[in-house]
Amino acid sequence: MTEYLGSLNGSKLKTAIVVARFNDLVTKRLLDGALQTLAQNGVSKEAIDVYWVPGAFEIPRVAQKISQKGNVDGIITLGVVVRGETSHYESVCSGVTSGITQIALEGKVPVMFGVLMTENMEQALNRAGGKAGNKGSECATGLLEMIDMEQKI
Ligand code: INI
Repeated sequence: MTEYLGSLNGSKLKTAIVVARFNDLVTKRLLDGALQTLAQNGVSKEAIDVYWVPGAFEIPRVAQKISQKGNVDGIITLGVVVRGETSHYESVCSGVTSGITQIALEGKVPVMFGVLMTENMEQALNRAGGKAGNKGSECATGLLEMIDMEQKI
């Protein structure tokens, strides 16, 4: 039996983060979590490109273009959709989910899904450095693991 587990060495890696400005009180915290964790695992600041887009719905298009260009090893997507604050919650959620899924499966590099979908702002804040951790940080370790895993396949 051979088992594979991706390791977390980011020292030679270049990454992109696509982050939504909508609900930026929370998305900035997700971004901070991702940046901090990438740095802790050896990714240099110069090797990280951060792309701000208007809202979660715009994330897949920009992530797709970055993936197609092929000059990064992986992409983190970050956004926050709060049910209580939008009448088109379901549309934004399904659009961003199917868009990111498509790029994650068909694109050149791994893509992490860091778009929170919550009932209210409190739940979102809990997942952005509060009592439920930080999804941005989780995406950062997950991305390094996936990049290394793909090199092993
Ligand atoms: N975008 C978000 O990222 N989060 C939201 O909660 C949200 N709400 O509430 O509507 C939201 N809407 C904007 C959407 O992502 C697009 O930017 C907009 O529809 C223009 O395409």
